[in-house]
Amino acid sequence: MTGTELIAHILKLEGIDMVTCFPSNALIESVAKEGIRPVMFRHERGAIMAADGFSRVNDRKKFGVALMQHAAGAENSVGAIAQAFSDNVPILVLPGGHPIEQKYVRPNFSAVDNYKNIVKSAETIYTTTQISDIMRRAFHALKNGPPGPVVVEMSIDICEKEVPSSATSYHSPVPSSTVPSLNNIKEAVKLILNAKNPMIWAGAGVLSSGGCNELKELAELIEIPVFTTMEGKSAIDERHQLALGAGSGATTWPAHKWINESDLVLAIGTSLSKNNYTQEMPRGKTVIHNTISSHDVNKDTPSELALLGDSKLTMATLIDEIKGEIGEKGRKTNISKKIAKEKDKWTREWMPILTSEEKPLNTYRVIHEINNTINREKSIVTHDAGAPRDSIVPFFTATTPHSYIGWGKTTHLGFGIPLSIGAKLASPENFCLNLMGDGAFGMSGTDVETAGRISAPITTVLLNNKGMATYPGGFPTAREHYGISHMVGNYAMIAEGMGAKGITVEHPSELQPALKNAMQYNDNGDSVLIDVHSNMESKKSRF
Ligand SMILES: Cc1ncc(C[n+]2csc(CCOP(=O)(O)OP(=O)(O)O)c2C)c(N)n1
Ligand SMILES: [Mg+2]
Repeated sequence: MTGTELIAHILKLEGIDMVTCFPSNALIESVAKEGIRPVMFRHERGAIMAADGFSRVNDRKKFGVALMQHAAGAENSVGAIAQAFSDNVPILVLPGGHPIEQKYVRPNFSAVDNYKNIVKSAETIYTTTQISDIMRRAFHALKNGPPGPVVVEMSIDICEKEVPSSATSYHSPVPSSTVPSLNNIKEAVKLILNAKNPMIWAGAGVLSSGGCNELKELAELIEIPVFTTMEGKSAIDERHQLALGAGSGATTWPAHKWINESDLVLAIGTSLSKNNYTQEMPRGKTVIHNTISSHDVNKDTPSELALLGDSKLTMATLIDEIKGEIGEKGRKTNISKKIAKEKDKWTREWMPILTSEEKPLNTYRVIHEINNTINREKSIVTHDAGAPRDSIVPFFTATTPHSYIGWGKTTHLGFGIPLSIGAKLASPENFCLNLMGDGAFGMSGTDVETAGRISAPITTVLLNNKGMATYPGGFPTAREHYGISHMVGNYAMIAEGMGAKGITVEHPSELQPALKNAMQYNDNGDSVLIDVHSNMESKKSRF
C-alpha cells in the first residue's frame, strides 16, 4: 500500500464518504478506489468552502475534507482556510506538498509554513512510517477541543512510496467532552439568580455541541432573553417569546436594548470576539463566559467567571443546579411581554421598507419575500459578505437549528455559493438558498455549474445592483473618475449558460413565484439563480 492509499484507507475508516477537490492530487484516485466520492469544484477555494459548509451542518459528527494539488492549489486555498479558521470550523485540508528535497527551495510553497497562523494544526508528511500517526493527530484535532481547520501536507514523493506493513495500522481517536467544575457552576448560578436584568448571548458552540434544546430549557427555566451571534443564529427559534434576534454589526432593536441594559450576560458557546461583524459588549457588566477554548476567555471581552467546557453539557449542569436552587418549575420574570413590545416597535418601523413596492427591488423586500415564501423548517439559508449579510441577519427568521448559517469575522466574498452546496451535500432534503451581491458572484459564480453537475442543486438569490451597496458614498473620486465598484452582468443568462435555471426578477410581485419555481427546480435536480434587479439600499438596522 502506498502512502496515498493508506490515507484514503484511513479516511474510509473514519467514516468519510465524500471529499471535495480540485485536481490534481493523487488522493483523488485513491479515495475513489475506496468508494469515497470525490466531488470536483471549479476552484480550490470553492472545494474548501463547501467542506466548511458540510462541517457546519454536521456539528462535529462528520467532517468536510478537501483535496488540492501542491503549489498553485495549496496557494489558492488560503482564503478559504482563513474563513474556516475565523469561524472555528473543523475541516480537514489535504494539499499536495513539494517533494521533500525541494520543499525549502525558493519559490516553492510550503503549506504548513504559510498556513501556520490560520489553522488549528498543520503537519507535513516526511516519512511513510509517520502517516498513520499524523492522521490520528489530525482526526483527534477535528474531534476534540476547540474546532478549526486541520492540514496535512502530503509530500508527493513520500506519499507515492510503499508503506511498510508494520506502519499501516490506524487508531481512530474518540471524541471527549469537558465540563466546568461544580464550584464554577454553583458560582455562576448564584450570579445569574441574583442579577436584576440578565440575558443569554449564544454562539455557534450551542449549535455544534448539539445544545439547542438545553438553551431553550435554560432560557425558559429562568425566563431570560436570548441573543444569538451571527454564527449562533438558529440556535433558538427566533419566533420564541424569549428570542431577541441575531446580530452581526447590524442587529434587532430588542437585541441592542438588552445588550446595553442588561447587568449580567451569560455567554454560551461563543468566543466573544470583537470586530466589525459582532455586537460590542459594553463594559461594566458581569460576564459569565462559557467556551470550549481557554484562548477566548478574557481575549476581547473581560469576564467575571469562565465556564470552560462543552456548551451542551455546561447548560445541562446549569439547569440541574438551578432546579436544585429554585425548584423544577423555575421562575417567572414577565420579561416576555417587554420583549414583545420592543419587537413590535422595531417591526413597525421597518415594515414599510420590508414591503416596499420600489423598482428596482428594495433589498429588504427581497428578504421579506424569502422569509414569507420558503418552508423555513425545511430550508438552510445563508448570506454573502457585505450588505446582504447586514440586511438579512436581523430580518430573516431562523426556526430550527441550522435553518440559517451565519458566518463572518473574516468575510470572504463568494463564500455563499460553495457553503450552500456543502450544506446541500450534508442535508439533501433541505432547500438551500444563499443571498449574495453581484460583486460576490465574481468570486465563486462558476460553482453554480458545480451545484448542478454534482447533484447538489441550490438556489442563489443575487442582488443585482450594478455595484457595491456595502460602501455607500465610499471612494467618491475613484468612483466618479474611474468607475470603481460599478459592474454589470446578466447573471440569469450566465447561469443558463452553465446549465442552471436563470430567472430574472424586475418587479416585486415576480419574486414569490420565482422562489416557488426555484424550489420546484431544485427538487427536480436543477440549480437556480434568481437575478433580482435591486436597489442600492444603505439603511441598516444598526444603533
Ligand atoms: C474576498 C473579499 N474581498 C473584499 C471584500 C470587501 N467587501 C465586502 S462587501 C464588498 C462589496 C460587495 O459587493 P456586492 O457583492 O455587490 O454586494 P452589495 O454591497 O452591492 O450588496 C466588498 C468589496 C470581501 N468581503 N471579501
Ligand atoms: Mg452589488
